[in-house]
Amino acid sequence: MDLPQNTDTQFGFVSVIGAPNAGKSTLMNQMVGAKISIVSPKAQTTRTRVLGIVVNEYDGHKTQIAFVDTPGIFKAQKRRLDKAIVAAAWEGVVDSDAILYIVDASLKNPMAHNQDILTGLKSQSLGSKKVTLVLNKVDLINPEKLLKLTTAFNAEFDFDATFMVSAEKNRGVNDILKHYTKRLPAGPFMYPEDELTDMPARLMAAEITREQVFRKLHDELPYNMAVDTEAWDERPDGSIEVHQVIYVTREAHKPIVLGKGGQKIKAMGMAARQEMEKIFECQFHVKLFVKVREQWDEDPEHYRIWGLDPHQD
Ligand SMILES: Nc1nc2c(ncn2[C@@H]2O[C@H](COP(=O)(O)OP(=O)(O)OP(=O)(O)O)[C@@H](O)[C@H]2O)c(=O)[nH]1
Ligand SMILES: [Mg+2]
Repeated sequence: MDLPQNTDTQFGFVSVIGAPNAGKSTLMNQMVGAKISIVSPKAQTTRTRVLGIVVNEYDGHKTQIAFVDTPGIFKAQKRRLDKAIVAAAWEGVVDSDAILYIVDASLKNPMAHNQDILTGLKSQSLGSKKVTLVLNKVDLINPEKLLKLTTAFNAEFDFDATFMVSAEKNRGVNDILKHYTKRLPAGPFMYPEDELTDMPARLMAAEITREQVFRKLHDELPYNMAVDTEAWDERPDGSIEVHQVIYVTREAHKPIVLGKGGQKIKAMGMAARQEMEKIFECQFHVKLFVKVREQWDEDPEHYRIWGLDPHQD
């Protein structure tokens, strides 16, 4: 693990926050240049802090930026898991060096969807921390609406800059990198230069499968489905054998995941294997199982795996 010795560098954590489905994970993946955080059309796809690390050089600056993708911050609900998710998200925000706040500009009324976050931003003690506004999904809207939105959001909060991007189409994303390359604190890199995330491989593999479950099932399954990697073994030939369990909360969901004659789960396993091979750059064998655990979302073990605190009030 060779860390660069010179101190003529910058390093900082940038929290990526925004309402569910705003495109936080898509944007982070684009900035890092790799699929680190899973993406789906369902709200609340991201469940915990996911780090995406990138080194960028611009205008004589060499900066390592550690983006922290957070779960969509939403109104606190009754469920323990939701509370823990919201608390973890704000904790990360307060600990970071800068905040990137992303808004889905294509919504009918983006302001209404962002009241909780704007209120949250105003009430957190941010010190000198800068908040940068990113209006996303500009591929879906006209420029006139965009200007109005810029004015309206800047009237609500003192953002240091506003960017208009399409994360999905990778438009305008590089300007955000340039922005941070010049603005983060001077100091040595905190991670090796080629590191893309600090997520353990087993958890990353579970996330890859969770994304495939979302993709193959669309709206057939409620969002409280989980994937755990139960076994991770290296075979003598260097390939990796992974056993994973897809947890559903009801017996009735099991056949949905399996599909006719096990077709669905087979397809998920194949797609997950391909994705793992791309990310980890070695051969994989993926075995998927489905189990019913009625209250996995109330199980403290699950919180431990995710680094969440189950005792949030
Ligand atoms: N048209 C368009 N769609 C986008 C853009 N960015 C993201 N999306 C889509 O928006 C959906 C949500 O994207 P995510 O990156 O998962 O959003 P998120 O904010 O991380 O969502 P949560 O983790 O659930 O809070 C996905 O279907 C993306 O493909 C964009 O610039 N344009
Ligand atoms: Mg996400």
